[in-house]
Amino acid sequence: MKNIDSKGHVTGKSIYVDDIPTIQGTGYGVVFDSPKAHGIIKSVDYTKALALTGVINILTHEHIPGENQIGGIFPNEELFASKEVHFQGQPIALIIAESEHIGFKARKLIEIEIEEKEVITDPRVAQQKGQLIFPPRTFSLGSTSDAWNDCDHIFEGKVEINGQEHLYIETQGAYAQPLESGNIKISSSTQGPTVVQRAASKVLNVGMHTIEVDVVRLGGGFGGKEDQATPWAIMAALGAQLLHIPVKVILHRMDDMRMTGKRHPYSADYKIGLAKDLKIKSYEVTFFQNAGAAADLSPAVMERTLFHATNSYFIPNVKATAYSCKTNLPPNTAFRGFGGPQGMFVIESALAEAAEKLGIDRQELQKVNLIIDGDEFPYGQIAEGVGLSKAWSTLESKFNLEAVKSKISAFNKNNDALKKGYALMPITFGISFTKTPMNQARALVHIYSDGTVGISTGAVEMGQGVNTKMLQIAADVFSIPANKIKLESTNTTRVANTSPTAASATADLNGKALEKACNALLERLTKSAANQFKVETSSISLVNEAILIDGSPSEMSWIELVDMAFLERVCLTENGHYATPLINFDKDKEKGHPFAYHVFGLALTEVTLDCIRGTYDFDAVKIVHDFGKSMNPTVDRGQIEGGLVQGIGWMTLEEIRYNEEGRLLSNSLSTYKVPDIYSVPKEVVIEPLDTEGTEMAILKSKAVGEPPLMYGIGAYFAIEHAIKAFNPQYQSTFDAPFTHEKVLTALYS
Ligand code: MTE
Ligand code: LUZ
Ligand code: MOS
Repeated sequence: MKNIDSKGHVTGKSIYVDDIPTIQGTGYGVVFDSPKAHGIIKSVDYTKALALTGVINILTHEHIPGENQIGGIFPNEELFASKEVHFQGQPIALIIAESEHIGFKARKLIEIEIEEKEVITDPRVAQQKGQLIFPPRTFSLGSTSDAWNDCDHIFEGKVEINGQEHLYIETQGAYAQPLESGNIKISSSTQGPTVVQRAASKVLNVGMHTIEVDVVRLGGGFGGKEDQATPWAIMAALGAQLLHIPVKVILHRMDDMRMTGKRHPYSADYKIGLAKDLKIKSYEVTFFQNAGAAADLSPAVMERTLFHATNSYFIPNVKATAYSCKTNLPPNTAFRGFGGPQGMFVIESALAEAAEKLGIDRQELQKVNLIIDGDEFPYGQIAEGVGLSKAWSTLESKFNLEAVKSKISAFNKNNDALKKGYALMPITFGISFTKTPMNQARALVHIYSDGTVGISTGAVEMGQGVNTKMLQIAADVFSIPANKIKLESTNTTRVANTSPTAASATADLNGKALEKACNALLERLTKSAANQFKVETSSISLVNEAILIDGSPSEMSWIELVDMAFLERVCLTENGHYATPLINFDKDKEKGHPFAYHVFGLALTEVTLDCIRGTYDFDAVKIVHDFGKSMNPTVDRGQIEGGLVQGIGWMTLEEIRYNEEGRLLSNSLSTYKVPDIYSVPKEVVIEPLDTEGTEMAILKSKAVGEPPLMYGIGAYFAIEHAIKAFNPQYQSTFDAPFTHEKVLTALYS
């Protein structure tokens, strides 16, 4: 099935928050934010702004009826700064005006006085000063201190990893509408409708039942709207509550870039020990996560960094420690991979350093250390269905790795100004929210009396195609055409207590809840048919809108059966609930079985470097990927291509810069470069690995949303490989992203 949104998207008919027709009397919210990264608010003077014609009101912390608090994991983040500001871009007030234009004008008239305090932007500095969001955590396996004695080679180093701007095409936004009896409806561009509902109820001091959050779709989220869609939605709701008018808040791009958090930058120290046979014996790593000024999702992101600290390798002795460091940057947040990519980049850097020092190919080290079924991850889960060796041999044969290698070395012999390089990048990513209770979902299904079907789930469509997959599931169970099924918007009144659409688990969780609901309805309909024909229920089947008895067509159609069941007063509505079985994690021991399963694969990245300019082109990325039994290969390939390119962007062009005062310098699209059609790989080949899939995945179709991003890490090491062909003196620095400037410096260092 084609993505059901593709036609609407290309014809511009798809609806986003800002496309919802506005109601007369709507107020437009513009956020007034802190011009300083750290300090005490001495005074704010709103007089001039309030006097401007068209300004309806300005809301501050003083107007909040409930708690001035939006922190989800830890309550350490105010909606509007009250006494102190902790980052540039921190919201202080919401101007509500008759138009956005007036709101922006009013913003310039607000006078603020801040007594500045010390600004910290470096996570290591924060850690030294004891400024942590919460206590550090350590995952360990075996004993690294004992294991160093058995190592023939030991290497140590430091790694720097920058953040990443989400750059969803649709910026953050919400539209809130007051309903009768104090109820409020919020249309929000959020990955977490319930996150918004819960936080709004706290701030507005009302029950969750009075707040309805509705999401049609997102113009991209990528994790940036898992937690950080919340403040704007609450601000709009607060305006609706206090002023009794509809309020719309849509961030303009530069406001969005300045005010919202990004992928976490990390700094890390590693020490790796190998035996003569190149097996990794011991690995110690310390991560310094740049959390920004508040917790947001940093604790969970940091945890996933620890989960993926050994990527796809088995290491018998591991000690991985992470610090979540409080700095004066916007609170950093979820971003595709959720801390996993940073953990993986460090171990890949450690392997690259070891290979460089030993004078061998990095891939030799990778290959002999791949995790195999039965091996233990440092968090206690045993690898099962992780077929990296098969992925490796498939890649070697399908893409003729030896030929690629000799082609590259021949090219490098014959060219001075251009050099080619390649890298292999294995990935292994755990599927499930690492917080076990979040792994649940519900779905609501109505069969209407004319045989059409309406579906609601907790899944949010953000471009990843989850709605298409939901539709497929219902169409498959009922065996009716997709055009008889409508996918409703995601709405907290229809489906409550949702987990955010995140962790790549949305299709699994919501799909399984939906499958259960549809199957329950199918069973009821089958029973009605069996009664009618006086046969066993096992004789009845529903195929292509026809009712079959022992495989032969009856005179009854799907529509007639539904109509009959309705007249018999059979309930044609069902609610399905799914909670992932088996999974658990004990945070005291830091051991358990947190993931339903792992997704794995291997990428080969080929690059050509222009050694005069320091620029590069990716010739090809060839991937062997474990889809399980993909329920929608087109959608899933789209996820791989998009994730890969986003990962390459993070590793190469995308450079977030803050100055010492905590001001975002890469604050617009002219100073922040993302991959475009010219910088994507010229060729992306995806070879599905023939695997069984797992019962834990919906229809055995494995989750695909985040894992491919990490194939992009190969780009960094492919570039390094090419640099070495030009400059054998080059010493790796492991400082991502590998921008053109850094490459140029490396070529001549
Ligand atoms: N694909 C598109 N087009 N847009 C997005 O915002 N988000 C990614 C991924 N793919 C995203 C995307 C992220 S961060 C996640 S967690 C998953 O989709 C979420 O959806 P899923 O659970 O249905 O895979
Ligand atoms: N969000 C979350 C996530 O809350 N928990 C997770 O484990 C997770 N993993 C990936 C992406 N988002
Ligand atoms: Mo994705 S980072 O789980 O929203």
